[in-house]
Amino acid sequence: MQHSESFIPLEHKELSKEQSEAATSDFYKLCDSRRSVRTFSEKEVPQHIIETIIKTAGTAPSGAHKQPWHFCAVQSAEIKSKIRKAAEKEEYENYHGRMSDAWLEDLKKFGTNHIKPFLEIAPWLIIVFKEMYEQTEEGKSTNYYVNESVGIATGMLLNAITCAGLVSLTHTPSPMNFLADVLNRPKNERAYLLIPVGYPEKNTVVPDIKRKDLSEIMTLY
Ligand code: IYR
Repeated sequence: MQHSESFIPLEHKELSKEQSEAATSDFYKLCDSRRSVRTFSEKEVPQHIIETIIKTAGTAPSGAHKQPWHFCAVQSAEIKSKIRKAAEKEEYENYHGRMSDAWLEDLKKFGTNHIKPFLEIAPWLIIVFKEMYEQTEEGKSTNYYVNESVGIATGMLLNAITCAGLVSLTHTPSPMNFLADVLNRPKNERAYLLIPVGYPEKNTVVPDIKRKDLSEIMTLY
């Protein structure tokens, strides 16, 4: 293979079958413990933990290694309150006319509505932005597979949050343009997801839902 960039040896530690079995099973159990939580406690989360979580997301693969993501970590009560107000305004419209009857029916079991106190109560809001293109000194440069890359990074972010013993919600206020305005983001960025992060409120309950079995999500050839 011809390489124009310089290459370095891969660092790879091979595990025994037993180690591999144990590690993958532990990781599955950790990921399986993740639940979307809508009731947060006000308990603080140190900034350094949030930084490590975001660094983890930043290890995701991306099209042509463009790393087309940006993560805003919001702790400011003032900004959280602005975000809540704007999100609730959009969500009110969603729940009162913009969402179809079938959609509202599908959401019934989650008990959601347009009121989003978690946007102020959670100690951190991480807002994931995708970079539609790269803005360089010389002008615009193309990013590739932006949705795929940012989706993978966000999945890694969620698992890192779980790994830290914290809970999260993948929140999608829609439309999300207000986030770029409130956070004063550059033109090449579009909001992708809003993720409150913190500890669950005492006595938090979650919907009694089941994950699909392996046989439903995997076909062996
Ligand atoms: N964005 C709204 C509605 C909503 C939509 C889906 I699809 C969900 O899985 C949950 C909620 C809200 O956050 O309430």
